[in-house]
Amino acid sequence: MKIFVYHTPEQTPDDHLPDCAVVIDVLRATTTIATALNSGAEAVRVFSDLDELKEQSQLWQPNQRLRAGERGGEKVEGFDLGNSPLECTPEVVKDKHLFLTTTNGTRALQKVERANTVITAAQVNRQAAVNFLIEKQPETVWLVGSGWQGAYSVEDTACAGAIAQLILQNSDLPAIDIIANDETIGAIALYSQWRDNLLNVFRQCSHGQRLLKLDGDEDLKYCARTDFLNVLPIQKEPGVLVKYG
Ligand code: 3SL
Repeated sequence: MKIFVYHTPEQTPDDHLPDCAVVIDVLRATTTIATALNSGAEAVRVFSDLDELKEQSQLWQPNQRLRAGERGGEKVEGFDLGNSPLECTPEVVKDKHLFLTTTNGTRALQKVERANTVITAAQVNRQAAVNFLIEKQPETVWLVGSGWQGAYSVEDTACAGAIAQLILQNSDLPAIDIIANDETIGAIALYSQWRDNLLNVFRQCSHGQRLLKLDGDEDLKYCARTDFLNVLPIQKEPGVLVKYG
């Protein structure tokens, strides 16, 4: 297995795709996706375009669907839910199709949606993602941070480092056979520095600051929990994520 870390979807190569793409948006899209599927949502359907989401969700019975998403961190007007993982309780999402739009996470998913396998990861389901990668042994893996409008987000790269580090720990191969770019070395170093204090870095980073202004400290605390959900979102068809296994 060769692991490549890309801090943002814009940094991924345009002329080829990996065997497995792992999309990461710790604050908060991929944390929300993992939580919704863990709470029994049937599927999460992701859209970067708001109008397309409205059009597609219209085709479903109102009791089968939930419209969820944010712009600038705030719930889209008229939608059932925002993008807080804390809203995704079994009482709310069980057996529903979640139609989700977010600023960066859904865009990152779109960038790699044609890869053979696409999964999503966050701190909360890091171990589940690692278990899948160890079991499947894809030859090339891209860990893709969603970032913020083309810029790097520290929490996504730290999570990429958390995944890469756990894979290295569970492998007999030397690191040089697994680490495929310098970004992976940097991501592992970043996670090693902050692993015992992730919440603190989430509160300092730019998107954490944005969410704090919207009263999002409970979300930050939740998103910083590591290996807490045993669920793996996997793409069934482009833009549609379901629970693996
Ligand atoms: O940009 C995204 O995809 C979101 O996860 C951002 S937010 O945390 O919901 O504001």
